[in-house]
Amino acid sequence: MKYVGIDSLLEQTIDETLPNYMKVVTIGAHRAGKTALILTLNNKWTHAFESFYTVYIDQEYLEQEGKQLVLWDTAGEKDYERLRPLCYPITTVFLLCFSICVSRNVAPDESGIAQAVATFIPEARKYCPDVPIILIGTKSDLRNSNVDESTEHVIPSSFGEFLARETGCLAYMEVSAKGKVGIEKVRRAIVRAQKFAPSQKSGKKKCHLQ
Ligand SMILES: Nc1nc2c(ncn2[C@@H]2O[C@H](COP(=O)(O)OP(=O)(O)OP(=O)(O)O)[C@@H](O)[C@H]2O)c(=O)[nH]1
Ligand SMILES: [Mg+2]
Repeated sequence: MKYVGIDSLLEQTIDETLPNYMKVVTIGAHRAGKTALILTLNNKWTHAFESFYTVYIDQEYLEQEGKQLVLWDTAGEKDYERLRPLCYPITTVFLLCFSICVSRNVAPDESGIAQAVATFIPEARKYCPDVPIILIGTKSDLRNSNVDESTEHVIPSSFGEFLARETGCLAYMEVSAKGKVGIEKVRRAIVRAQKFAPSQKSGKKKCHLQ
């Protein structure tokens, strides 16, 4: 899968000849902000923001520019490693989330961004080799807040961009579910990613379970 970049992706026209239905699956580490993003994409942000905890696979429905998006929210915890791929078949696009803010108490290989590289990209590629992945740096509001540099560090946008390019993700973008920043851009990117997804026309491989 090749990197296209967010600007070129957003310039794509929507292909009306492709199916009206799209399956969108969030993946990423525990507490990456997947549920918050899905709920915000669907204008369902609530003040119970702190208490989200996905213990199962959940779905939300969204209509965007003539396409019916079914948003599948998965749990990032390690305990769900074997359950998660069960929802991968016929995925149109993955939203791979990681928090741009990393606690210095977290072991380097346990951070969301490290897990994106070590766990989630290989997992998506294993089951769905040709399905596009949009890499999403979440909690972008924390970049402008006064994070305590001694306990946390913030990943620069340029690194997210670099990572997307190097790992063959379709594009990199940043959002804040809390601040509702970048949300419409994610909706627009999703529908435009359909062109890069496996279809009968493209002959690319769809997802398979082994
Ligand atoms: N500051 C800030 N916090 C956020 C944002 N999005 C999510 N959070 C917080 O991050 C924590 C985890 O968010 P969730 O959406 O539950 O994360 P998740 O990826 O669904 O986690 P699992 O379901 O456990 O895999 C929660 O305490 C949220 O309040 C954001 O845009 N900004
Ligand atoms: Mg969740």
